[in-house]
Amino acid sequence: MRVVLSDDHAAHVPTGELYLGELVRPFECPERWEHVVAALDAAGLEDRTSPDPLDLVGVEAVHDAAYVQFLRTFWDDWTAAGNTADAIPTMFPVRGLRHDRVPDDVEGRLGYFAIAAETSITAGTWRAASAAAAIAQTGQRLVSDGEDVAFALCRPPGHHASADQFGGYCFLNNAAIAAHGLRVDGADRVAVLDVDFHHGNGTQSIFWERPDVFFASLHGHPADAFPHFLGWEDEVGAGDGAGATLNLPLPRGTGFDAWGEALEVACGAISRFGAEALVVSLGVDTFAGDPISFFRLATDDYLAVGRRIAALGLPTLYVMEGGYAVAEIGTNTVNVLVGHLGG
Ligand code: Q9C
Ligand code: ZN
Repeated sequence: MRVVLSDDHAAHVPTGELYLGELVRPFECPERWEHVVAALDAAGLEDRTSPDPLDLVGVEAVHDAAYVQFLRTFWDDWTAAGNTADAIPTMFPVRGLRHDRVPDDVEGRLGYFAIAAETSITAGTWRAASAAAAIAQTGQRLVSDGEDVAFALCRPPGHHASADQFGGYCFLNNAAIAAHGLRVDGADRVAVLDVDFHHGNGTQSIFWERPDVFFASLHGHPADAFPHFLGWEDEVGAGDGAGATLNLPLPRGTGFDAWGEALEVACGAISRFGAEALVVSLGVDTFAGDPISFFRLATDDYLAVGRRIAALGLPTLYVMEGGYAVAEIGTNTVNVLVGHLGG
């Protein structure tokens, strides 16, 4: 299996994460990437590829140009204003406030383009986030050019990033960029299967009105879990995209029996949709030992996940999302890939 990855992920190292009233060591940390690489090594998945340069046109097909510009230039503006600490948004255009005006002030702009305050922008955020998007694009082109399956080892993750907002540790929506790239490079219908513990609000919103990209997500019920304000089962898409979104929210304590049934429902819908290619938003924060999530999947279950996804028989790009049980993220992630390959 081709694996696309880059050391540039290590440029994004936030100092702290605002969590339950404290600034804690960020759950989304560089060691996650290192454990995945070690598990790839251990499994003999050693066919490594560096990303091609970022294709900005492909990025701006799913993100607003003004948002991309914000991500690219924000750190310089932030430091030019005299700030030295990581940038944490604290004020958002929520109910009753306007979102048709982008503030000039650096702190106002930070909040305008954010959904949540747990995610910091740092000196190296653009370098890492743009490398992650390039990794997804490179993996996508491998699949479009005929690979059966590839793995884009993206960090930071992407599925909470919408067309114009960051948060949930995400800046550019790597999976959405790849899905759109698969369309451009020849697949008439593409599916995104989001198996991260959290709802992929960004991906859903990007494809909400599109009939050509099906979005299916299994996740902690938004009544109980981040991102809290999207991911109910009555969200099915709109306009031309009505029926091309499928949400399968699941309760606290969900184990592999119930989770696997939901996966079966999602896979059936993807087959009926007639997808010609697949992007998997692969988060392993469904693991029983995950520190911020509440499903109960076991390490061996991930082999079965990969086998079921492979049975769709689609050219498939796996894109790394979440997973915060750092010691186990490697084995859990690689088990999906090994299962896909028939292991
Ligand atoms: N009490 C991804 O997995 N905070 N993002 C959760 C839980 C944010 C997760 C707080 C979690 C974001 C890509
Ligand atoms: Zn997650």
